[in-house]
Amino acid sequence: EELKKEIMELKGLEYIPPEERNYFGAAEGRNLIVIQVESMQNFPIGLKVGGQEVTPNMNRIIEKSFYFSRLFQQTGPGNTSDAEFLMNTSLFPTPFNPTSQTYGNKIFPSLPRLLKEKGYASMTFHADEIEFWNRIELYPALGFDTYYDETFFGKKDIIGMGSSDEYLFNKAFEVLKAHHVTDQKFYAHLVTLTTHHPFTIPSDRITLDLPEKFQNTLTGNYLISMNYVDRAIGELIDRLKEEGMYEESVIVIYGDHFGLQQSAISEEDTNLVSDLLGHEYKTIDRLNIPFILHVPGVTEPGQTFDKVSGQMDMMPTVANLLGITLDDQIIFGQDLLNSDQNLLGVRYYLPIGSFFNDEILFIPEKGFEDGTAYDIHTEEVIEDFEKYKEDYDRVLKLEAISDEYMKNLPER
Ligand code: GP9
Repeated sequence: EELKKEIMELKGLEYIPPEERNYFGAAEGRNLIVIQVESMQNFPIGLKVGGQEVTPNMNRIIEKSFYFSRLFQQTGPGNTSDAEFLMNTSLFPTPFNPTSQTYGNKIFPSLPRLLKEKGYASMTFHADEIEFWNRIELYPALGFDTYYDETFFGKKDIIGMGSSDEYLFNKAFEVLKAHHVTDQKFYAHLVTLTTHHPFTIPSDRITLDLPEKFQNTLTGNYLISMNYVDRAIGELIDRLKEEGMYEESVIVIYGDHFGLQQSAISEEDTNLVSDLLGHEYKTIDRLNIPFILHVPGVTEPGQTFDKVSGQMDMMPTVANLLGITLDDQIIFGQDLLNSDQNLLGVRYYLPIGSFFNDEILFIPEKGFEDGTAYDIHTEEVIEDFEKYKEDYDRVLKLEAISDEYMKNLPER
């Protein structure tokens, strides 16, 4: 309880009793379907190229969703697996190794475990081999009842690293339907793979006509792959509707981490992305991933939230909708429907001590004094940043508390 209080204070959050929380329990008892999309950044959302929408299905879903347009990735060296970890724990991934390697032997307080108490079955689907990112340990550590990996998908319909997203969704759908017909409530985490770098989609699956300047470029291929996964998501939602499962679901869609790392892509690609954005492609754009919360009948008409938020805020926000309080749970994120300000530590791909608050992205160098503060909207350098020292200290403290807490969690 003391620790919980300390975290709330460091984050500047006030306790709100459940009955006073916005949307508390608004989706209680519904099935939870969470789609984590490989390499999906925020900028393809709502974007048109050559007059064609890149993500038409997600754009239509967003019209009926709470859409968080300024959510930032907080993944560590475990990339995709850290995104899975963040969604399910709201804890900081470890900074020097993938969390799944360091703490695969632990028992994490987690979303699957919370939902189990409410009678849910939990399962996670990913078409790669289970040893990748040590998921063979990560999934039991997170408390999933069942995982479905490459062996379940049988190496069928391979694109890139594994079975296609269409195939993943079709096979997963059969499992979800089997739960539905027996009235077993479920939480399904669907972790896509097809849109992994280098974003090569077979020509007979391509439905995006690119203007010439994007053809045969990494950026163009990235847009094609985003269009591909968008179509697969649209088909999954159609199937949920056909089976009468849609209305009783909460559907969450988010990106795991960037796909076009601006320091690693060519100048030509940097310029192409800048053209699409209408401004120079910078760090803030790169770390910005979408978070879409769709609860049929509840999040309609949709709303866009442009407040600063991070991947560790996803779990508390979803939990609130499902009527889970998290009052007794150590978490480092916050419910985005019941908070106005934020402070987010990012310590991989940016130096340790980097953070977002509602005004700036701060990147330290040797320490705070020689660091740089960037305006959150324009990414222009802010010369006078001394007043943010307190936020810097608070972020480091929060990260240290999370590390210590995780170190002391019981082993399986
Ligand atoms: C690996 C796949 C991709 O199984 O999830 O991981 P990434 O390379 O994006 O971290």
